[in-house]
Amino acid sequence: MERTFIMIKPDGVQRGLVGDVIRRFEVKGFTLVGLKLLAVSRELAEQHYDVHRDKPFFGGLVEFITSSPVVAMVWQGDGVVASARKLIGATNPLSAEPGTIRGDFGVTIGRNLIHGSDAVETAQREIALWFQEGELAAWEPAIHGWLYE
Ligand code: DAT
Ligand code: MG
Repeated sequence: MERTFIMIKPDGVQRGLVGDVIRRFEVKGFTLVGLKLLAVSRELAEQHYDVHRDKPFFGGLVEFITSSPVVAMVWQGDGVVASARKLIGATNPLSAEPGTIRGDFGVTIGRNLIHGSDAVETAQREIALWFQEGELAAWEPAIHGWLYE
């Protein structure tokens, strides 16, 4: 089944929003298959944001992500990659709709609380970058039949 990589950034952890964010994915019906809190190395941050290496905000982004611990997660479910992006909302929190995580909790693009993979292939790359295979648990919630026809 489809999986995506979700990271609660340092601002989300510092502001005590870890539980709120996890709750939104749980109640939507997705399954948590990997979870850890970690201090991010500069090397990991640069690899994660490699696609933005030439952007003017790259240096600040790496500084921010390495400034305080993050919560890294893998969530599973049908269509989870695109759905997670909807739950998260637009990159700029001022443009993000109310009801989305960024829309409800954020005000500025450089403190937008959370990362979510932007495509299935990106999710595969990011999951492999952040998690060892043994850190992910393949399990099926007992309520599976009440979530999927
Ligand atoms: P997203 O996180 O919605 O996938 P992105 O991949 O375009 O957005 O950018 C990665 C992160 O970089 C984003 O979450 C916040 C930061 N960022 C993007 N554009 C920025 C900008 N114009 N100024 C400052 N930070 C920016
Ligand atoms: Mg992105």
